[in-house]
Amino acid sequence: MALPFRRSAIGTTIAVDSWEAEVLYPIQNSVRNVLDISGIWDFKTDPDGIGEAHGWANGLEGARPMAVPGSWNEQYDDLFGYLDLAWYVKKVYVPSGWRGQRVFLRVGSAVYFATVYVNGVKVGTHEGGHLPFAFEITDRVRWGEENVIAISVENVLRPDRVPSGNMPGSDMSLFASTPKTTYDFYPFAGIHRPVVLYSVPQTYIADVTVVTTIEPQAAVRVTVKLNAPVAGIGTVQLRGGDDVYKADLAFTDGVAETTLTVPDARLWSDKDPYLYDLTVKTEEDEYSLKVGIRTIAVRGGQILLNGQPVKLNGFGRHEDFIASGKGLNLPLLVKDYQLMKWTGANAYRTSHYPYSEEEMQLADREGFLIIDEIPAVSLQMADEANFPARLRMCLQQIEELIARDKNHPAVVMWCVANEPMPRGFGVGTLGESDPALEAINMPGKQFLDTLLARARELDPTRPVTLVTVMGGPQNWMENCDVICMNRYWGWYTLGGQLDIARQKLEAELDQVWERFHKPIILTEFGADTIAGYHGKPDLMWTEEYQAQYIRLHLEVAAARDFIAGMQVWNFADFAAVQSVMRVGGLNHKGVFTRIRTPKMAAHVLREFWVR
Ligand code: BDP
Repeated sequence: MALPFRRSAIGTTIAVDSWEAEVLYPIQNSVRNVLDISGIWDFKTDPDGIGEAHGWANGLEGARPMAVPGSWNEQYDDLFGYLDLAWYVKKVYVPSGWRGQRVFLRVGSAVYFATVYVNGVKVGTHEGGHLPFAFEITDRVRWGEENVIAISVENVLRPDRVPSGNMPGSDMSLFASTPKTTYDFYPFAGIHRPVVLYSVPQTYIADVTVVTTIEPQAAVRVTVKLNAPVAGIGTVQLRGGDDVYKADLAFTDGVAETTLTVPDARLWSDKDPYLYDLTVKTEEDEYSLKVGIRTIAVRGGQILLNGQPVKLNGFGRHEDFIASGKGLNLPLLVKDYQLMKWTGANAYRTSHYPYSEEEMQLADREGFLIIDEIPAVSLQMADEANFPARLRMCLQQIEELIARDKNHPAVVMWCVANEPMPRGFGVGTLGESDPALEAINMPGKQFLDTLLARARELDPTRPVTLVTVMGGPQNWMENCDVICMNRYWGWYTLGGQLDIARQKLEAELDQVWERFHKPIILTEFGADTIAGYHGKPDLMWTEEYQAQYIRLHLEVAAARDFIAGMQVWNFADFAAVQSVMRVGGLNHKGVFTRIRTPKMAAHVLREFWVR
């Protein structure tokens, strides 16, 4: 049964459509079970939307095989441009040992709108890609026989969605793209992360929130919520090597909280990503997760990790690869971490949407510092008619993201938007503060301030930010804890003129610092580069130009203490929409190619970052 509400991370109950965020990552232990039902599913497109009426939820005729997780666009040529409705069906047994427990069906991510059916009956819907959702299906399970799981998914591009597409007039613009996104990556569609069945006891641990502090001595505060407002008892145990710390829990109205002090704690950091094992036990249930003891704060122009200044050097990235599209690809994940470490990077931004939970776990383990971003990429802020719908989605995504990722030590900042596009945007004011531009963009500022405030309210322990576009109104940065700027001096502006580009970059950074006195991260700077294309002189698009361009940016940053991180756009070449800007349908700003071969620029990064 799908409940018509969900619990948020901070315990309020918010009425939403028909889905329920079961926030905890499903795990296997002696009382909980997980069955991954990813694999090859039956698949069929439904451009006319007849599937539901024709009973496709019971099985598909003329289906073709489709891998889950994976984007359908990369698996079949004829589906490359298809973004409309499609159905996935799989038949599964639910293990008989799960009888008597509550059974859930959970999807790690389906882009963009999903409807889930079990044995022909609709159990819920979810809007928004890149974040997990789950429905309780206990009453729908057929024990001892096959169950038909059907999931319909569509990724129709619409102005009122987040991210948006198909903006009026977008066909006729000089840089019109196919498909008509407002953003620069391919709008891959499908079930992108694992689909699992899991079971929990009747009264189960619905949420665990961990907050760590280090002064006066290290402490771990654990808040546990049950699925029902009942009384009860439990325990919390934190283990690190031979050290074990324990405390009792006493539940009132389904909530209990305790704080463990950890003398001589081994702190989590990018250099020593030490993880403790935390286990919560209640009368019926048990749940375990990894805990890194660390603090993150901002002071003047610095970001402090455990009270010490840290720089967030690394990349903007994408979940993107041949054949898997945006689907979870574990070997690629491991390889990318190896390559990022090889460059000396210690950080990245999940541009432009939340990445997989498996990736966040790897970041905890490998010691990466993550700016965690919702899919609010390039929202058009002149288009106020669509504000209410987009605001609803942005707030939902902030809530879902923080609920999902709040316990990851690797996550050090929430980012509520990338390059919101202002009204009156033009090159005239590039790099300068412009009161007139700020004045006409106050509605956009209010929209963004609402998002920043919501993230801060849900999680007061992490800085919040948004990423600004070159030439946008500077006052949009005002309420960020850390200033994040994407700048393309020497590429989109002053291309081929790196000397003047350097001066413009320096002037702009210094002016923004003078105005806000907050740490600045250059969250994007990059130059498209065709691997293997060389030149002397080093013209734009050559490997030499990219190497020079990146070197100058890192030099400018090195001379400024208030630069708290440099994140190259992009880690690897990635699939973009078709347009005159994107040779072969790829964005070529990677320092690695799409198949992960380093370009010259990757070696420049090593020079600056490997210590
Ligand atoms: C920025 C966007 C990013 C693009 C990049 C580029 O944030 O998504 O891919 O520019 O143009 O505007 O390469």
